[in-house]
Amino acid sequence: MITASDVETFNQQGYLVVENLLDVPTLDAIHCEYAQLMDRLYDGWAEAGLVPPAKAGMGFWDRLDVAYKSGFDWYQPFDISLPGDDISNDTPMHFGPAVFDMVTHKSILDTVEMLIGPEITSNPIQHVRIKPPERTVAKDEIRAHVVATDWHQDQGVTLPEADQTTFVTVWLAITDATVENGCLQVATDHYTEMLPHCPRTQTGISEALTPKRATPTPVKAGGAVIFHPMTPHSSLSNTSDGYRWSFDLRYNVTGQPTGRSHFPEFVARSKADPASVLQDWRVWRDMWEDTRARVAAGAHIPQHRWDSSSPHCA
Ligand SMILES: O=C(O)CCC(=O)C(=O)O
Ligand SMILES: [Fe+2]
Repeated sequence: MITASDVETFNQQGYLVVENLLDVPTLDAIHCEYAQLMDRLYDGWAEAGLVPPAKAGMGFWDRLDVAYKSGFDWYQPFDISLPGDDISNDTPMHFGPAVFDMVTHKSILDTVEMLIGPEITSNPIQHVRIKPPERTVAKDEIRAHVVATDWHQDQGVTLPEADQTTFVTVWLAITDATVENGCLQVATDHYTEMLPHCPRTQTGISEALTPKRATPTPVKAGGAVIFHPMTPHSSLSNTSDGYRWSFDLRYNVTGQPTGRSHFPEFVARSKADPASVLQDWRVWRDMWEDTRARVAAGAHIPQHRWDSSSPHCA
């Protein structure tokens, strides 16, 4: 639980590092749920001849390694969201009890309540990122869930409908996040305005305007970096020998636009209407499955507002 002085720090500097937000059983349950998911995926790929058959004692990280080297990407089947485009009825995604327990964890919601109040909606802009050591990735790899993330503000990845929405990002470390393995860094100077972003390989702040001074925010497994929608941040490269695993979650004041309204939100906490709080992870999963079917059948919906032909992007 954070204190009133932490809230002041958050408002002044635009971010806060909070250690020990998640307990060990919650982290263990996440590891276990993803290990089971990886085993199922791996067995399916092996049966299809896409990866070599699993060897005895082959663990989670080994399977990730072999799958990536075989040209196979575990990212979308692991993600707690749908992708930005090419959504079809069989686009994989992951919604399970351990992830739901994490997203609705009391200590996260207590902390978020201190920052945005007691009417809390789980915002659908949320991702898992399990980043391999960069020396093992393909030279032309550019995807933000595999290599370092470019400078951006999270307000910049919402649609403009959310420009008046009060929300925070909670970036959770599942493995220790260090300077070596690619923790986040935030702009040292405080920003309150949106900077122009450009769609490049990733969507990032226009190159001329990227912050010049950055503060790295290492945090131990179970801890979090919480930041304001206008706080510019990026991630460092993973120069270590191990994977760096995080989830990024967002929470907004209930009733305000999420910035990605074609994806489902749910009430995670409410003082005014406790009965509105979602309790069952299966309902959450079903909402995403219904969304997938609806979006797959419709026209493409853009996820952000930026245009590469803008003068900022020259
Ligand atoms: O983990 C990363 O590399 C980037 C995460 C991010 O941009 C976010 O949490 O908003
Ligand atoms: Fe971000």
